[in-house]
Amino acid sequence: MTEELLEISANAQRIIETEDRHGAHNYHPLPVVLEKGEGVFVWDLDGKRFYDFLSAYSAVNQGHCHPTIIKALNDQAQKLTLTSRAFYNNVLGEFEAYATSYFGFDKLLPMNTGAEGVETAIKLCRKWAYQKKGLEAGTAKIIVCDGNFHGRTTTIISFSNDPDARDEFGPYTPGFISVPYNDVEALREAMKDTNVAGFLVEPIQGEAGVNVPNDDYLKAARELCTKNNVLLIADEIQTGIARTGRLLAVDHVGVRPDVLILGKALSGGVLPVSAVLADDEVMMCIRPGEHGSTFGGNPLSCKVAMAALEVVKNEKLAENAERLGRIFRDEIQKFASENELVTLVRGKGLLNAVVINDSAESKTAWNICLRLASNGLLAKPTHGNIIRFAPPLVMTEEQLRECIDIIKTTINEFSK
Ligand code: IF1
Repeated sequence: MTEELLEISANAQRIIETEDRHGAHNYHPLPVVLEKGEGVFVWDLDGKRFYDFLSAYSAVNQGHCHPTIIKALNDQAQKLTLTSRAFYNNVLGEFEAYATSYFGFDKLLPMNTGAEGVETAIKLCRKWAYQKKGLEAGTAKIIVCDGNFHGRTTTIISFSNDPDARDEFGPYTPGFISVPYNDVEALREAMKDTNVAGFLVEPIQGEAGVNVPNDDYLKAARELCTKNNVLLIADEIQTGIARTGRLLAVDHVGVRPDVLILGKALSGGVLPVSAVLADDEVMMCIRPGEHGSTFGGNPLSCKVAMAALEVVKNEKLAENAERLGRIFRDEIQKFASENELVTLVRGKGLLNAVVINDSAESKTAWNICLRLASNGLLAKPTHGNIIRFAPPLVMTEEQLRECIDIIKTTINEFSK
């Protein structure tokens, strides 16, 4: 199938060429040049409006440029943006108290990007393994899942099995065991290794194509971790902060991890804020001078994060995501039964994916996304024939139904 043509203005073309000439080629974006965002909408530099169904990979759950979060940013930006942790600042303690109460853990370690949060959790787990579990230094192992995506640092891609993320970045960091996702027996078997100290898992695998595990999977993982004195480490960077219809995806199944990793929508997409939460038994294994970052816990990020979390609660975003997500899946599932191009829709809350009935190598999903863009809706395929649909959680039912119509109309244009 030839690539769909998306009309690009000379203005946009110039911007794209500038990036092509001066920027690293580490992405292949849709040919859309965005200039403005507000709520569920983004506008390109020629004034065309789109519904945003990517939400910056679930970082903009609260909607683009939410006024409450922007106000918090602007107010704090006039006072103090960064002190480093060489000194105290008057905001970090307030944020730590607020967020630990909000998520129910003893302590919080503030970082910036999601990958830094994952790296922090890995280091915490290893410290705990040697200090509390009694493993010999350098022997701790962490179980991960096939199809995982936890970020792009060298250690994190060391345990990826996605060739694009991993190939030619060796030598790789040892100490990780990969098991099939959603496979309790494989997890049980891997835990027989007495050097296992942690199990790092996405409650729903985002990048792998919104893989939702069986309802009993995380509960079984929790029990196996408890039984084997292994830390359950939940990466909720993409699934957390109300995205899947609960504050955390683990809340759907009543599982409490030993280590919780947050990022993305923790700041409402305004600036990079991540955090690792754990109880004292784990968190106190890291002592002064053993971990940190220049920007981690800066007052600007803390104010923004508190505002972002307030918005989630005050605007009942989890409830809205739950309700609208059900409508989305019901409508698209009905559509799939009448349209041979759609295999299925899966997800929780407003983290959903539609599997297109064509090979991963075909350009069908990509072309559908290009045509969706022409029709005023932005989405991007993940892994060939899977299209992720994840709008900001502030969407109204009326807007969602308009978008469902756009999606159906567009896919029908490709049906034979
Ligand atoms: C890209 C998708 C990819 C994440 C989970 C940690 C991180 C991410 C569950 C790291 C980041 C982003 C990264 C971005 C595309 C996007 C992504 F799944 F969201 F779609 F790649 F898989 N854990 N996910 O999803 O957080 O360091 O980026 O702040 O790298 O292309 P980060």
